Amino acid sequence: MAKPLVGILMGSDSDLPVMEEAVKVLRDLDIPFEVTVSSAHRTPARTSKYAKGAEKRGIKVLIAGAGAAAHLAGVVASETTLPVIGVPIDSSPLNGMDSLLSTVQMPGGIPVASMAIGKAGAKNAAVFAAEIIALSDEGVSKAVKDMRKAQARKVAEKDRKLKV
Ligand code: RP5
Repeated sequence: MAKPLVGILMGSDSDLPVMEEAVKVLRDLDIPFEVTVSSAHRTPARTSKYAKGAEKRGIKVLIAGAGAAAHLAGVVASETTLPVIGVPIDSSPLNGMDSLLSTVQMPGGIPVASMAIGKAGAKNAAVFAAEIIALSDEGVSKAVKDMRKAQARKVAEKDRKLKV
């Protein structure tokens, strides 16, 4: 099996229904990935170990999805210089506004590329990870471009059907 290029982390297995959107995109683009549940507050040592070791294991981009006081992406980013993409998850009574602010408002020096709240964010996290990998991988670059074309074709097709 190919070595994973993208590491998907989530704070709880309850985040999986949202983070599955990222899994689908990486599968469609044929980019090898791994999925890990690790929490910034419940399992801090495990999260830190994972983030510290990711680059040496060949991971190119990390995606971190978490809800509520969502410090997972920031904690991961503090332990690695790999690009970290954060997905704020709408798992709390504040419907993800708390996760969004916790993920996006990183103080200067340790960046997290925050996506939108929820499923669209998880999907875009995978597309963004693919675009980063595409900078040095022609196969992935072609796959991302083909995906854009297919997406545009679907919109045109829906438009045609509406007009019949
Ligand atoms: C966060 O708390 C997780 O990322 C999840 O979104 C939320 C709730 O987790 P569970 O109580 O469902 O495990 O750490």
